[in-house]
Amino acid sequence: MKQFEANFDGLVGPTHNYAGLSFGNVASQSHASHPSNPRAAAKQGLNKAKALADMGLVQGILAPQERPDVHTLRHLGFTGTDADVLQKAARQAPALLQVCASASSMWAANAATVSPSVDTHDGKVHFTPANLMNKLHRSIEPQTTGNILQAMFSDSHHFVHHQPLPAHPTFADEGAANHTRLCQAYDRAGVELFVFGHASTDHLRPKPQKYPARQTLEASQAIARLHRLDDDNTVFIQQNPAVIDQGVFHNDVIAVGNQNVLFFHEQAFWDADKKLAELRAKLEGPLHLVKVSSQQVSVQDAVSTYLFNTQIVTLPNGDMAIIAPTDCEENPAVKAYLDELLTLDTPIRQVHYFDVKQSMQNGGGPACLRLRVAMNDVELAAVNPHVMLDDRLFTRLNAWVDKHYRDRLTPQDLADPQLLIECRTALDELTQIMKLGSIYQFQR
Ligand code: SUG
Repeated sequence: MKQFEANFDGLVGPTHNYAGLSFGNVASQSHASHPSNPRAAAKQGLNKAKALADMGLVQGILAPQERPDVHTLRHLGFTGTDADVLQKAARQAPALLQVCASASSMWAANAATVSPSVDTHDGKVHFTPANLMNKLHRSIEPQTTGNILQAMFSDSHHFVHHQPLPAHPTFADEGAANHTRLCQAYDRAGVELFVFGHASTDHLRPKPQKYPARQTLEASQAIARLHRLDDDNTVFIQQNPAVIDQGVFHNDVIAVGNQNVLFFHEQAFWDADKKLAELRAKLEGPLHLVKVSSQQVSVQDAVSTYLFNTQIVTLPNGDMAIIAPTDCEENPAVKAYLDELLTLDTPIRQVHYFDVKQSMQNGGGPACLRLRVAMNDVELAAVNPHVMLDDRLFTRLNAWVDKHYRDRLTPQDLADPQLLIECRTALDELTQIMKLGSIYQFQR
């Protein structure tokens, strides 16, 4: 059986906008109220995903969520017609309207944590949607995320879907952005590296002072139990609180792994030596630790260019490639580092740059836009085939974006009842294109 890693990229939704909703995410905060371009955002994401498919990688698409989320606004007491609800929210609580209109589900790395069948005790692929409870606008995603994942991975012989963890600070969970699976080969059991920002029940551990830690040790441990992993194939490592305070709100802003390569900044982890030794022992076999020093690239440059929010992928010929945002190419120190990296003795042989600036301006790079699911060919055959990106789906989705998306959106536009109609029309058509069934509340 052939085993590989598939990427499922979040399709940017039609309400993509800059609302400054993520305290601790410097790009989100610094672009608050800037006009956005939803059409360009969706196309940038699709182009990146299609380029990976064209490289011979298995690539799928994760549908966006229903926004503006009138149901949540009603739950919060706004009444009347849908247009009344939007107008009342805009007048009485504009911040809540922004929360309910965010297209943040595009960052698929936060959709869920996924463990492949070669790692789990029951030999099934496990999914746990992230509760995203640290940010209000993201805390309204998990239910629909679960519906979408179940519509894509519906075969219970192969796929197990868990409930999101309880939405309490003790179990704050941000999904795969804080989880990396390392392995010698995709068809061999790997070690799952869970990275947490703080431990809710251990007050002796250091904590960030300025910005929130979004992932707890308790959440990561619960997911490892749910996914039927054990001590031999898990490592729990704390993020360095000092980097959270410099804008590293998820670990995938400062570290990324693929197979037996871990690419990370020297300041990424707390107690790094001990924990990386544990990883080395559990992984068995070669482990390439590609550590970048502060002298080579400062944490500030890492945060502004997303050097570590790159994807490392294994190409069909076995070489690894880095999928980087063009922001890395534009920063001389980071570009010089990446040029040098290709000359070093690591499995990484290529760098490809993609313009995903519409997403970057909200703090989401190439790696944030994708959810990885390592699978074998039997499992892949059980995935809803209409979500897999080929020439046909790419052409259809581009035409769909052209037909339904606006060129420009500001926070003021979010109350426009016409926008709601446009979004629902678009999403209804999308569920038909991707044969997802009635995943959205407005369809039920
Ligand atoms: O949760 N930004 C997202 C970015 C998520 C990036 N994901 C990963 N690192 N995996 C967040 O902070 C900004 C929305 C706004 O401000 O309009 C936002 O939600």
